[in-house]
Amino acid sequence: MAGVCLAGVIGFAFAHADARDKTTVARRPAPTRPVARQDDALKPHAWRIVARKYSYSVPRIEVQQDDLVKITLETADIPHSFTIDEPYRIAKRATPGHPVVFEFRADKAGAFDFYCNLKADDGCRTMKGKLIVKAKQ
Ligand SMILES: [Cu+2]
Repeated sequence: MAGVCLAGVIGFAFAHADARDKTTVARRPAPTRPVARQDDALKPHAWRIVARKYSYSVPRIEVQQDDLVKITLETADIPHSFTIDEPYRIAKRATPGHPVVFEFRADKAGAFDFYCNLKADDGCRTMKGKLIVKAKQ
């Protein structure tokens, strides 16, 4: 309750400052929301994906546009890759016991297929997932 009352008093004070002197408005503390969003963009959104028996443990990755995406790809059986064609142009390969870690900025909005581009085993052609990058508001 005290918080609500305080906000009311501050709001009242600002309203009066606005009316009196326009320069006071510029000194108003910046809203905290955009700052939090910026911090969010700096820290990567991490995903651990295990490829096994021709599928990915995470078949759908959903992020916000401009998010920094960090992916750790592991394989539990044979070599597999995480590949996205245009516009991201990613092709990262993991072998058993040797995960691959990579990051990219999801700066293009849309829905993109990821798949395994390795040709040694026919089953790899069935490995599919989706990267969803939601457009900024
Ligand atoms: Cu594969």
